[in-house]
Amino acid sequence: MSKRLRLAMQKSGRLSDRSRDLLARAGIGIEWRSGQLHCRAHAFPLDVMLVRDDDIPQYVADGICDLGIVGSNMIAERLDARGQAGKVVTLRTLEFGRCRLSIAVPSSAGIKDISALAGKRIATSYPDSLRQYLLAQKVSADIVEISGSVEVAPTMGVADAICDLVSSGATLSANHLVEIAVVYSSEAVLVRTAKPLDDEILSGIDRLTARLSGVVRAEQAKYIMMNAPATAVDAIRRVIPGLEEPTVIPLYGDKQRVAIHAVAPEPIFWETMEGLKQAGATSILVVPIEKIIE
Ligand code: PRT
Ligand code: ZN
Repeated sequence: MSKRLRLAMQKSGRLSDRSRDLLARAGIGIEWRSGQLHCRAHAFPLDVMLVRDDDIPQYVADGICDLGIVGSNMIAERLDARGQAGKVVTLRTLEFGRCRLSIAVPSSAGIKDISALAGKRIATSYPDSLRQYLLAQKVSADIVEISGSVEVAPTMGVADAICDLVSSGATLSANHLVEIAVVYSSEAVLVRTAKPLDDEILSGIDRLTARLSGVVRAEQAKYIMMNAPATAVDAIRRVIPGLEEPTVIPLYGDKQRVAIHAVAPEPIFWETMEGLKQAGATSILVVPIEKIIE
């Protein structure tokens, strides 16, 4: 392949380490040099552009980059809420950077519902997402656009409420704010431009997407092994979510019991382990999977 894919990623911030790690785990080696905005992958036809996350949606929409790794909140704000939905295509979610865009009010305000925000001021860095949400909810409020530290706006008297990203909720509680509505949930996604691309680039995108999918799925999935009474196989299948076709192997010298091996598509929690034990399983082993390719 002589043509190279162009992928936009966040230069530095909350998504940058995980984005780089994802490429490394997909076997795409890149030498990251500090200060360099353009990096070449070895052994894969890929060039990475390191930019601010705010700029990624437009670069991909305009076809300056074929692909982007960015929070879906940015796609929603920069494209969808500005009437440009459809300019990029989401190829897959990447299972990191999870957060939600929420409306929060000072806990002392006693406001429980967004209808009480009619005529009030809401500070946000996501004016277009908020405008669209308020319109759908038929609430008429003033939007105060702020580029950072939105959570201090009510204390400073700049606004009566805020609309900001929340992950753990610690920033809201530290600022005595309570969430009253979720505008949308977000996570990092792999997107491609909706502009027409030539076949060579398209097949490169398919290869890259398959590799990234393999890494993401392997991260989620676990390989599980256990011994159990042969009569308990069906009960065990019901305990593990998504477990469809386990391998069932006879145990040497024991006609009553079998070994069960399977890939569980979701993480195995302690409750699931206890459920397996109750269903008759013993010697339960859960091991990580490095790569999956279908
Ligand atoms: O310089 P550049 O423009 O590239 O970066 P940035 O400073 O604008 O963005 P950055 O690195 O802060 O966030 C990049 C992306 O990470 C966001 O667009 C989201 O997709 C995702 N993300 C996930 C988050 C959070 N979680 C998050 N908690 N982005 C921001 N926050 C902030 C939030 O704004 C608030 O200030 O964290 C605080 C709340 O966190 P909790 O844990 O206290 O609730
Ligand atoms: Zn940003």
